[in-house]
Amino acid sequence: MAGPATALITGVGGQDGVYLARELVSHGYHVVGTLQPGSESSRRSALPYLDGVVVRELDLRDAAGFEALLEEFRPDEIYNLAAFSSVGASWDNREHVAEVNGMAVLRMLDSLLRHRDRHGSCARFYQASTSEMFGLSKEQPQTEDTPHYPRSPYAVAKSFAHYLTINYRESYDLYCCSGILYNHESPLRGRQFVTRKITRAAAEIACGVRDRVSLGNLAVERDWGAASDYVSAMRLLLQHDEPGDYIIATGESHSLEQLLEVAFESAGLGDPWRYVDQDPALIRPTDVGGLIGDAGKARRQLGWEPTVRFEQVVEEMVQVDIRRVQSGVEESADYLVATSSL
Ligand code: G4F
Repeated sequence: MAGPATALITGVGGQDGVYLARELVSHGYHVVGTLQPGSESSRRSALPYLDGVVVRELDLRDAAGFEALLEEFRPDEIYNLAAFSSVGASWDNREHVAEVNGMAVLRMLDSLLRHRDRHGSCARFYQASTSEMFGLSKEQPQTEDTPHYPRSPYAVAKSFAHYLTINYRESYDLYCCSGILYNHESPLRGRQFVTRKITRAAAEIACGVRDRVSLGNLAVERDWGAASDYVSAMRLLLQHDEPGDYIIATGESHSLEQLLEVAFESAGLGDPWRYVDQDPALIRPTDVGGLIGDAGKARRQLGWEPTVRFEQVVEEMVQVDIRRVQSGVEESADYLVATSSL
């Protein structure tokens, strides 16, 4: 009898890696996850969330290291979540971003080709594509067929990897898919992203440890969803009979102003504008004004629907940030349990 399925998750220490690893463990998978080598602080922050996961180090640019993992664990499914994920910082790291978000994916797909069995099969492959690829899109909402107009080195490299994934599927009949995820948030979101920057600031202002927050472009809108919902879509995507590409989004757009209002209200602070400064240095050379995703294909073919509303995600992030500031404990698996259910 076949044993439990084995999943390999690159970038298991990030927000999505943690949520996906926990979801797959709860579905009986044997999960192996990789962390970037040499980052002791990321390792320490991730480990409290990764019970039951085998953790290894892998530099995404190290194709031989990736193949060694394929040979050691023979995964049934591979989720490539590791990436240089900060759009804003990608202008200052252009070559590195092209290597990690672009060329590394080409090398992984080549490794898969070399590891096909005698029937021509190999592990199913999930590529973390992103709404950022649509950038300055002329279509609202976007579908899987909307042309790309990437607006950052990050998005250009992701677009390259997205089309490579399609091309390897069509050229070599590999089971490889892309999830085109719109912004998705949780209490584990990194503090460099605008949602968490705001929820943390609201928590610190409410607890009296700071006075103000500086932001960049205030005129943006996003289709913000919940990371916990979006990792379920990743799992469903690799269970489908046919590989394909799927938009994962809520179909609702919210402004940065709404985000500020919900967060500051949740922290008991009222009007956010009393605390916000605009810092021109935080404005990107080119930005993405607003994107909305049409997840109809995922709904019809995978049965996937978002379950958590924007307001709930933001309120949850604020409440967890208040607990962090009050306790001084930054990382705890307790933070994954919804505050409303405590
Ligand atoms: O939170 P952000 O940094 O996220 P962004 O650029 O939309 O990218 C995130 O979502 C993508 C889609 O899933 C991922 F592919 C990507 O890896 C990442 O997870 O910025 C959102 C918006 C931007 O338009 C930005 O200009 O907020 C604006 N913004 C305004 N002030 C700010 C700030 N963004 C950040 N990070 N910090 C600010 O102070």
